[in-house]
Order: sequence, then C-alpha cells, then structure tokens
Amino acid sequence: MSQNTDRDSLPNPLDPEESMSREQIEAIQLTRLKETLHHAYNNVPYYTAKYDAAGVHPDDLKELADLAKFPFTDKEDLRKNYPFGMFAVPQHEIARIHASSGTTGQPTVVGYTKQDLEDWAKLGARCLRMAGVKPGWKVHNAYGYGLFTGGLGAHAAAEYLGATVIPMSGGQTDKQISLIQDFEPDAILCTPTYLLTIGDAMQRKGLDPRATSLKVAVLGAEPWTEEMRHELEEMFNITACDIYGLSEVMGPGVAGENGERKDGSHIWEDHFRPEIIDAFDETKVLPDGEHGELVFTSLTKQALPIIRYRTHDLTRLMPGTSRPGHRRMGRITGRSDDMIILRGVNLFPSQIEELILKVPSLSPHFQLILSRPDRMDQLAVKVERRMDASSGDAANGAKELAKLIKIHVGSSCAIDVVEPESLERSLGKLKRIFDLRNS
Ligand code: DLL
Repeated sequence: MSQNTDRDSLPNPLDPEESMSREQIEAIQLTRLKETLHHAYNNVPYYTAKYDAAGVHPDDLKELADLAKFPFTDKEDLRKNYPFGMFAVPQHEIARIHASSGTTGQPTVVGYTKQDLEDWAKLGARCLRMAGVKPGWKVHNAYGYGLFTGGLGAHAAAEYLGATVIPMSGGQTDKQISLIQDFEPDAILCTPTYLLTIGDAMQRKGLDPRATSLKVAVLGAEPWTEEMRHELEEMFNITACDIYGLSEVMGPGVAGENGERKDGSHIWEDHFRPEIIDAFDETKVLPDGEHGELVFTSLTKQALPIIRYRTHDLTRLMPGTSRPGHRRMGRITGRSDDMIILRGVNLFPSQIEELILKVPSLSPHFQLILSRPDRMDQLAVKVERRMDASSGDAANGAKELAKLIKIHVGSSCAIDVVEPESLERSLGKLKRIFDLRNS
C-alpha cells in the first residue's frame, strides 16, 4: 500500500507526473523546453530560419521566462509549410497524420510519432479519468472520426484508460440514440452542441434523455458556457465536463476538467507550457489571472514540436486545484477571430448563449446573423422558442433578451424568435455566426 497520502487523496491519479508539485513541474518544463527548442531548431528549417532572422538561439533559454524571447508560430506558418514542412522527423517515423478541415483556407497538417500517440492517449486518459470516467465503463464516442483529431484522439484516450469504446463517430443521430439505448454506455464524448442535438432528437421521439444509462459527458471542441453545462446536465441527468485541445498542439486532451469540482480544465503542464499574451499587443506576456490569448509550447512532441503557438482562444490561467502542479484555464470566452465588433462593441457568441439561457421561454438553439443594411452593422439573434413555451411567452422572452443584451453587452440587436426545430442542428462543431455583410 502506498504511504503517500497526498497522492492517495487525488482521485485516481494515473501517472506520477500528474501529481507532481508546481516546483517539480517547472523543473521538468525547463529541461524539456531546452530539448524542444534544440529539436525544432535543428530539424525544422522553418524554425532555423525564423530564429536566425530574429537573432535568437535555443541556447538563449536559461530559464522559463526566456521563452518570451522567441517568435510566435501561427496557423499561417503551418499553411505556408503545407503539407509536411513542419515535421521534425523523417516521414517513416510518422505513425499518423491528421489535418484541420481547412474551411477557411489551406488545411493545417499535423503528424505524430508512435511515442507522440502514446503520450496523447495518456493525456486524454488523464482527462477522462479526472472527469469521472472509469476503467471498464462503456464509452460512446460521438466525436467525428477521420482527419479531425476529435474521434481518434478521444478513442485512444478511452482505450488507454481501459474503457470499452463504442466508436460511433458524429452524425446519424437516430442511430446514436438506438445505440445509446441498446448498448447502455456509461459515458459519452462529443461536442456540447451535438449532445444537445441528441437530447433534442430523443425528446422528439418521446424518449426521456434523463432515463438513459449515461452518467458522464466529456465535452469540447467548441466554446460552451456554464449555462449550457447546466442545460445538458439537467436534460440528461449527468455530470458534464470540459475537455480542451487543438490539433496543432496535439488534439483533445491538452487540458481536462475534474468532474467533482467542475472548476475549469487543468492543462497538462508536464507536456505543454502555456502563456497568456495580450491579444492586441503580443509583446506583453500577462500574469496568471489576466484574460488574453492562450499560447502553447509543446514540451515532448517529436514529430511536430510547436513553439509559442497562438491559439487565438481567449481565456486566463488559474492555479491548479485537484492537480496542484498543473494550472487550470478558465472557460474559453471566444476566439479572437470569432469576435463580432458591432458598432464599436466587442461581443462573442458565448455571451449571447449565456444570456439566452437565462430566459426560460428561449432554447439554446440560436444563430447570429450579421448584416449591413444602410451601411450600419446590424446583429440579429435568431433563436428557437422552447417547445413548452407559448408564442406569447416567447415574444416576452425576446424583449427580455434584447434588454439583457443591451445591459450586459452594451449593444442593441434584433431578436427573431423562430419555431422549435427550425434552425439547423449541430453535428459536431456548430457554426453560430452568419456574416452577410459582404454578400
Ligand atoms: O477541436 C480538438 C478537440 C476535439 C478538443 C475534441 C476537444 C474535444 P481543432 O479542430 O484543431 O481541435 O480545434 C481547436 O477548438 O482552438 C478552440 O477554439 C476550440 N476548442 C477545442 N476545445 C474547446 C473547449 C479540436 N473545450 C479549437 N472549449 C480550439 C472551447 C474549444 N473551445
């Protein structure tokens, strides 16, 4: 029996690094950061050229704060080096390739060695376990399989944990429902908006989502709010936890949330060094607690070391709680490229989600439509009334929502309440903003 009471008090830690102190983590970070910088500089011409041009060398890193001397990497850099220019190992050592969907340009391609895949599975498993998923449970995986990192990433995590994986992938909502009923999974992995789609479809069939076997949902790949967590937990009678990640840094499992505390996702800092920078002045690295853009440096990745990658996700860093050595991130309030600037006021879809869910007659199914009649930007919120709300209730709800938006966001916008089931449902990552200003 272990005598280490500190470790024993953690809910099922998986590996020793997970339960390290902050000092131990920072010591590991410094060693790994030096190795990563040399690995990237010696093996990826992009980094060699960029650091030579900036007059910095991996040997300039003596302490963690020196990382700020090194230039950033952005999605554009991966695109310019399409497809394999960012790889730091020969192709025969690449065990897997993933790519972003590339809806907004050239896809970004990422690669993994066998060791990278093993680390990824381990970190994903840490997230699932911390959320409350147990070895031996049946796990229904409804993240999309394929080039997207969600499906295969979550799959490997659940397998590593020792769960029974049901590799359903995204879409085919009727089939999802049948499998959930027949296979009786204990946990589900998908995007928050897709879980809403499933719950909604169940209710339409006269089935009660609260009566399924599901106990835990591990949700990510898109921003979601505390109000949405409450909505989904009530809808399914489950615990809903966050999982965060991005392909360029690894995939799902960069950070995950504790299912008992639900106090934000712990970033696995033995593998990633996070920084928060001022989103408008990248030269400023902000202290913990301040909001800004999240930047990541990988510390162990072999195939695709990534240094100071700008995620464009806006959040803040907070001290670790259930894993004290690893800092937590606040909820992603939005992506800097999803920010709507409406007559000088900045707003994000998640702010609107939060306010809609405060109005009992309105459902979480909504879209934001931006247009420019008469050369003035206008925002319309299209939102479905709840099935059990009357049209009169919904009309009052629309007035209430307009008022809430005016008070909390500082902007006027039109509210267009539409009939239940009239807006397109999410099948994975949901598109909320429809910008018609230049069409
Ligand atoms: O979405 C990886 C993933 C799959 C994470 C499944 C979690 C679960 P990408 O397609 O590269 O990778 O998209 C990454 O999605 O920069 C965020 O903007 C957003 N995102 C991911 N997880 C969260 C989350 C995957 N928990 C981009 N909360 C990121 C908010 C998230 N946004």
